[in-house]
Amino acid sequence: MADLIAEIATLESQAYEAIRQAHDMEALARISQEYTGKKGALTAILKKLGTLSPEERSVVGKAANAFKEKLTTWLNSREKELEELRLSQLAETEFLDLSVTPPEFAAVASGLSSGHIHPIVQTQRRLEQIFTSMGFSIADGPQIEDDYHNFGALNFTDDHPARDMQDTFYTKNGYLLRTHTSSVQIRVLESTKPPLRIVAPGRVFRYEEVDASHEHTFYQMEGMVVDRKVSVANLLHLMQTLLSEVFGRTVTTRLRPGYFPFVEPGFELDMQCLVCNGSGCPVCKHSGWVEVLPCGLIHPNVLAAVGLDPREWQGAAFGLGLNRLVMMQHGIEDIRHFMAGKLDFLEQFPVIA
Ligand code: FA5
Repeated sequence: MADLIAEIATLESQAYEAIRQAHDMEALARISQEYTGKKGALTAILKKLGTLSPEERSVVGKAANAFKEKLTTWLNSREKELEELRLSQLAETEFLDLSVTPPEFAAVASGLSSGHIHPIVQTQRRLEQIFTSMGFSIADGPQIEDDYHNFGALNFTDDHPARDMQDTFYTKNGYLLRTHTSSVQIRVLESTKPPLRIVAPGRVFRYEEVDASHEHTFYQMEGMVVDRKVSVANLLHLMQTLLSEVFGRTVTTRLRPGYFPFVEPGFELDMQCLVCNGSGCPVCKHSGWVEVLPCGLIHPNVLAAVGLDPREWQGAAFGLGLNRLVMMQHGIEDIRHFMAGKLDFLEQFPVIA
């Protein structure tokens, strides 16, 4: 028995040393086999247990099991060490320094100019800043909409002639490309309890004849305030603030009645054309005025459609035409420039971030 205990002690120190010196997983697997495999040294000792008396068997068995446990612990911890070593070596050798331009790309790199933010997005972000500073949140909605959110809930009955005001692209499976961001009004009112204030910038689509001031794909920014008391005066103040913040000065506007089924009363807020300073050009269709900000008080039917009691809640909304606003800001004479992908046009508005 003493021989076997001594043998186990020797095997332990040999195994410990072999594991410490192992440099890869294969070596560790080999060591494991050498001790615990079918013909392993520890297995051989266990086979001899049968020849011992019960007391001896218990002592040697305990020593053998203790060795087996140590062996497993040492093998696992060396395996972990080797894996960490492998990863740190990999990090050294595979490190990619992105600040270094490979020689074959040097010529290209020196000629590259950086991209920048599209002028519409620049103004959109400025407006978002203005509105968030006034306590508004920014809302979003799908560009592919259903009839209910784009028209029905906005008080366009099925046969309402106002549906023809916005020529619509329909999908084959019964949806449509939203014709205005007013659809987001409904989505927000369905999911958020008033009082609330939101702006919803986004892309809209209409089956339009394209000209200097009309695109088939353009941008709007919807604004909506719902509270217990909202008046036309609140609405007009909001829009005057918006315009003077964007233009940095007072701009000449005019307000006239406008019809939209989802507001009552409804207005058209026009800006004096800044491309021709009101003298007449293709952008303002030679009228001297450009429609940029239709607006009004939310129609009671719309509030009722989303489950709000119109006797308790009031609302105001506007639908800013972003492309046209940007045209006024920069004196751009044709709306088609925005989507033409022409760098010489876009590079005139160099804001990087
Ligand atoms: C609407 O789209 C309404 N949803 C706006 C609204 C919202 C009214 C909330 C009341 C309350 P309208 O069809 O007029 O309205 O379009 C709004 C603005 O989008 C216009 O004033 C104009 O600036 C811009 N716009 C309209 N059609 C085009 C087009 N084809 N190309 C470029 N801009 C356009």
